[in-house]
Amino acid sequence: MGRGGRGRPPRTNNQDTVFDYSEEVILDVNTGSGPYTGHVDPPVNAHNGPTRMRVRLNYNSYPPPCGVTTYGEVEDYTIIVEGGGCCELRGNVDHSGAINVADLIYLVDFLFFDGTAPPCEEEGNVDGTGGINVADLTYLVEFLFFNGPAPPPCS
Ligand SMILES: [Ca+2]
Ligand SMILES: [Ca+2]
Repeated sequence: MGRGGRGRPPRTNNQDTVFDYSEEVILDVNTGSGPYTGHVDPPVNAHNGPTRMRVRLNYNSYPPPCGVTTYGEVEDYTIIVEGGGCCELRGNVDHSGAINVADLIYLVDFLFFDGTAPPCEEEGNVDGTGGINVADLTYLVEFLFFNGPAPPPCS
């Protein structure tokens, strides 16, 4: 890599195993001969846990996430994201990947039958306000059965 070299570390922020363009962070690193250094802050929406990070270097152009380039280098790393928010999908009370009746049962069990607290408090706070209470249960019932609004996005 020489003058005008560029680095591009696309990451699977959402851990779906696909290096999407939308997940890329572009770094224009030093020109001239290497070695080069760069700093990448994890995106605020990065999920906690093992995350694949691909770092690509390319001569004088931005490389695509995948595919062949003439001059450059590609390295994949597994990094561990920590300290991020746990909320991926508000209303997914049981943190199972989807919002459905199982979340309703989980919430009823927690609120009225001394059941286990939701793994991620913010996901259990279905309406996005206050703590977890009957209002969240009402919100979830409205959403699941009466065409009510979807839970607001994670903050
Ligand atoms: Ca769920
Ligand atoms: Ca609430």
